Amino acid sequence: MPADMRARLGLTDLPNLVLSASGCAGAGRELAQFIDVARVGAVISKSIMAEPHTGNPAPRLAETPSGLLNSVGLQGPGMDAFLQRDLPWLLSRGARVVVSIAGQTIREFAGLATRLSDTAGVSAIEVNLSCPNAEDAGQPFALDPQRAGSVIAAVRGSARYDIPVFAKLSPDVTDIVAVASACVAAGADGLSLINTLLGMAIDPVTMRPALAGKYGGLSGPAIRPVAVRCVWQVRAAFPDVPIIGSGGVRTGRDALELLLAGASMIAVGTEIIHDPSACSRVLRELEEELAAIGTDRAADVIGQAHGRTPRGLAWRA
Ligand code: RRO
Repeated sequence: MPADMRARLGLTDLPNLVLSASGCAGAGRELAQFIDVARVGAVISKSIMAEPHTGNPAPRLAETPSGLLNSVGLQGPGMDAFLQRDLPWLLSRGARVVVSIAGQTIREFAGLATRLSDTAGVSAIEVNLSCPNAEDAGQPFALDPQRAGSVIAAVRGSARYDIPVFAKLSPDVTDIVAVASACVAAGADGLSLINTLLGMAIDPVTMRPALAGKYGGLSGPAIRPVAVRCVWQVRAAFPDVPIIGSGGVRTGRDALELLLAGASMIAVGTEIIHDPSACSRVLRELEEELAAIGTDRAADVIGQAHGRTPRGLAWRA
């Protein structure tokens, strides 16, 4: 019997719980050269803004010993192009699509949610409250519980009732549970944890910042323990809210760790840049990890690190 790796995203059944994270596979076409996008649990698009955006000047990427710094700056074609070109293409390939949206104002976020609600085939909206590189937008919304909650309330109020709204949060806060709490109170159906951490690298030869944008978002293995901690804390506070866990997942064992901390689904990001077939490989490895601990159902391990009670998982009790 194959292992049961299924998950649910609102009304959408996902064949498996390993998703491609926002930002690392564009709008999916980049992945399709290497893998069948229909076999990824769901593709989360790069964050889409209302208008096309050229992003930040180069260099935009800097490697560090165990992570990648990026200062892409929300480059993208804008919502019109996404809806006309990218979304239909993904759907034609049989992919399930989560659309990540980003805006500079609450009104922009609400408008994006409205546009997506007039469109068929959107499995969920991921509200990117946490881009570290949006210079003209000021501080990311996710750094302040009240501002984060206001965006989510506006998106939830504008999105079709059957499209789940996930809030993507930043780890760069003292109390991520406070931000999660504001988002859940504002109507978020789920949380996506975590975006990149703000970092910096300096080139010792030029003696200048390695990124033209000076600072950038750090992703990759370096941030995985931070992701595990954030997922753990939020799961402990919200036993029943779906969480997409991401942050430095490279292997099935890494995915298992995030599931044990309480993630209901996993998103693989930076590893896709090294291995475009990473989602399928992580899924296969996760199945092997589950078999090794004597289960063939991914759902059985979710939140297990919080301990058991006679009724099952402590966080469900
Ligand atoms: O585009 C980016 O620079 C970017 C985004 Br939108 C994000 O959410 N996280 C990140 O590290 N970079």
